[in-house]
Amino acid sequence: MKFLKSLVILVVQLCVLVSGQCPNGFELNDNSCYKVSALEASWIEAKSFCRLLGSELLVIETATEEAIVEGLLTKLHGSHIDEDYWASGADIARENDWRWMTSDGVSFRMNYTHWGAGQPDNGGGNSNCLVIHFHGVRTIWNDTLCSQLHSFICEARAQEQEVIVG
Ligand SMILES: *[C@@H]1O[C@H](CO)[C@@H](O)[C@H](O)[C@H]1NC(C)=O
Ligand SMILES: *[C@@H]1O[C@H](CO)[C@@H](O)[C@H](O)[C@H]1NC(C)=O
Ligand SMILES: [Ca+2]
Ligand SMILES: [Ca+2]
Repeated sequence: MKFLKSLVILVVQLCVLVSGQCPNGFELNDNSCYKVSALEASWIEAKSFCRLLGSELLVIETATEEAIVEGLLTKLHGSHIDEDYWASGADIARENDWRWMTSDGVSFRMNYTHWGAGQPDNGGGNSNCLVIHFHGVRTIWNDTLCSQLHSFICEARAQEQEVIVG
């Protein structure tokens, strides 16, 4: 009897809630964490900066995810702004082979894209990095020179956290 009672208490104490957890300063949205940086940097600097924060430069895999990014930027800026943000897409290795460069030496092919009309145009002969152009509420993609200075968006996977509720 006494054993059963302790067992019941033990089981109750082991009940856990699993919830998404983001690094400091990141906002949780649909299982991913985002941080819009106000700093302006080249694409490669932006990439390093995100990695220092335990994240990667933004990867947009679906239209749903792009809508989340549009929501974050709209919340930040409203609808009256034109601003470019770096994401981790690039065609550095081979012209017009656009890939997400998530960490050193690792990349994967884009299977969702949202290029603006006439883009990517490899403008200037070496536009090899992806900017997400926010034009108030909506975003559209463009390729531009990797050396330009732009704000950027970092993304981290939400960590599962166990919370003891007993
Ligand atoms: C697109 O890529 C993602 C992740 O790389 C994958 O989960 C998904 O199945 C792919 N979708 C298509 C249509 O290939
Ligand atoms: C794309 O970028 C070029 C400069 O790199 C700019 O002239 C053009 O207006 C941009 N287009 C869009 C749709 O943002
Ligand atoms: Ca290019
Ligand atoms: Ca372009």
